[in-house]
Amino acid sequence: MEASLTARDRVGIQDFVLLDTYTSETAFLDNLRKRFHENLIYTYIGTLLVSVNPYKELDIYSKKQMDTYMGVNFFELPPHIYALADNAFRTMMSEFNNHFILISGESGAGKTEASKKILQFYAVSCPSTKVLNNVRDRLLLSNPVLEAFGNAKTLKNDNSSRFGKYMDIQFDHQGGAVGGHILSYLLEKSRVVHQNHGERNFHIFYQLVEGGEEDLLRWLGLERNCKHYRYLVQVRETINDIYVGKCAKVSSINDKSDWKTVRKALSVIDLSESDIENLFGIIASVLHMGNIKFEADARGYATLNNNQEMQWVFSPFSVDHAVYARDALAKAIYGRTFSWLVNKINESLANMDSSRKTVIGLLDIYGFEVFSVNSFEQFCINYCNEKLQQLFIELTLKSEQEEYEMEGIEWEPVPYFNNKIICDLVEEKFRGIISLLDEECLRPGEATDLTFLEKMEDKIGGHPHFVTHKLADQKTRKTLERGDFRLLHYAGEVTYCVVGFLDKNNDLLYRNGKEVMRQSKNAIIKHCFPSTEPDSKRRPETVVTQFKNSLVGLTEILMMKEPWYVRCIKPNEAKQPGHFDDVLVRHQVKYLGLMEHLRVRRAGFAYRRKYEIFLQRYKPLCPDTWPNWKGTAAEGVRCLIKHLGYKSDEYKMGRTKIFIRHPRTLFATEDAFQVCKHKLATRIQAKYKGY
Ligand code: AD9
Ligand code: MG
Repeated sequence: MEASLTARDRVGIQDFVLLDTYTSETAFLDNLRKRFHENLIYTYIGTLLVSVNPYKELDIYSKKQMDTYMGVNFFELPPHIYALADNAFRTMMSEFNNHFILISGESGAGKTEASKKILQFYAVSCPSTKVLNNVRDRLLLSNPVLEAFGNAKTLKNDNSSRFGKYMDIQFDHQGGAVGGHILSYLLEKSRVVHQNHGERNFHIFYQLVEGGEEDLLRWLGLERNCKHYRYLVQVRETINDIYVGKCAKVSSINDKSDWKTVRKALSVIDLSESDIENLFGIIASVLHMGNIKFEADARGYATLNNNQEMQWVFSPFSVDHAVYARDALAKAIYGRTFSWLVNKINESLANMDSSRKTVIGLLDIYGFEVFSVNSFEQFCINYCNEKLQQLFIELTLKSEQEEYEMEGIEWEPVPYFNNKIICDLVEEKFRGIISLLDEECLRPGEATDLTFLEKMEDKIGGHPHFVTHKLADQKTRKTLERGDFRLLHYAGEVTYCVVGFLDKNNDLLYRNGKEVMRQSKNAIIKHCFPSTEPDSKRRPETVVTQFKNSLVGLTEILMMKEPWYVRCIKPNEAKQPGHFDDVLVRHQVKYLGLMEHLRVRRAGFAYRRKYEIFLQRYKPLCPDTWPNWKGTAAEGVRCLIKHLGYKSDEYKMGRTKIFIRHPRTLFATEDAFQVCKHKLATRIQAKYKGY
């Protein structure tokens, strides 16, 4: 007894549901901290997995560990991301339905790492054949490729996802991974031409310059030195030839060896040698574009002097205007090439077999982020996180409690903060921030970033989650600059600088630039700038509206599947191992809604199944229900669980479903079912042996 108490004191409790003082945030934090210091980074709240970033390599992801977690019920082993992955997989196999794993948390909390661990688990644990191994390799290697082109070092995370990613892994009847499909969301293109101090451009640029073979660099006309490229080390145009900003090297990143991985991965995901040549041609040309210099002629128009990089289209632009057009083109080229790459990966992951498949979707999106200066990009990223939080609330806190009511189960409602009010503030038709921004984008020449700000002040100034210069003191007592507005997000306050919002939302590309691209000999560029593309005749949707629509589409995809959750927590801002910052963690526990989730879980039921499904599966366990039950499904279930000896406090009978309080009860039933199935199969085999 004493020994076990000591162990429990040391390593804490592996499921918060079992915590005695489950309503205390301090007890919650103590448990998390205790486990963190023992390198136990995972803890459950029922079937939800909480993960704290260890910021160091732990020896818990080996093949042996994967084997240990395969086919084992949730609570029989210490919490692990593999347990969650395995349970999602086994539920999918037994119920033949679709699932998704929502991984959330702020920037640097460990979402991308978690999604990679899950993918690796499936790659190793699923049945393999030669064909399946091929798919497996492609699924795995799509990661380094997309990370090279879509991730970058930010102040929050050395490998920060700058695009959102939803990946379906498709399984056949035997559980073999037979294909996949990726949807990508709003890449942060502006990073191609500008990075804040201490941040980098997308990894691929440095990988190519640092790791590219001599011949390749010569062919591409590149120097092996990042300092030569304004897009890699720049900040200001005006400082002639001396490019300031010094973040080409990052100690946690080895660009040279990453280059090798990416180079190999590109062939595995089925890119031809000419595709690869074209792809690097594009990366190099973006670097060259960044170095194009303009000088003003006598009339003030931009001219190209001594430029080897490019022949420019003749157009009477000022120098500023020309720089703007150049950058817009560079961003468009990179953004479209990224989409092309995602399509290529999807082609290589496409499953030719048309028979019915089930899927597990993995959602890994850029996390909530706050910098000292936040712009349009952070607005989009943080809005996306609001949407995911809203989905989480809809699927857990809200729907869970509504279900109890609907099923006539006695229930004491648990209050929680619903961030719908913030989602509405951003996306409501006519008066949401997105609508107001789009409206201003429709008034070229008249509207400016500041008129957009004024419009917001006018229309939504009174909103409790919106603060501007004028109103700052009354609401949060913190001052704001004239061009700023502040949103009180579910995860904290963020002050956005309005400069650039209109421009970035319009994302205009000059027609001339497009025309040049169409004449390109590079097949990828030709594909990305098709001649059929409508020019300015019909106004394309703005960036933020496209993004909003794609998030609506994503929500619809997810709502049709069964959810699993991984909530990632960042232990400290310094990216340090072993350091657990109480204030920072407490804040995340709060806004992630973990306490409310625990309260609902604790008061509620871990599992529920429709009577028909439950009876159909477990009826062999009771002679009265097997092989056929004549009465209603609910009566059948009542008879079945009586036979199984369920105690009255272990379950509740709703209108259409049975609710089981603790997973252990269900697991015991499931184990009994597996034994019974085996016996039945042996009996049938014996019976037909003589035939
Ligand atoms: V962002 O929103 O894309 O900026 P993520 O994706 O949440 O963010 P990421 O998974 O990239 O964060 O983790 C950040 C870093 O933390 C990784 O590069 C690792 O160095 C570190 N990390 C995260 N999870 C683990 C882990 N399970 N084990 C070891 C980890 N290190
Ligand atoms: Mg990430």
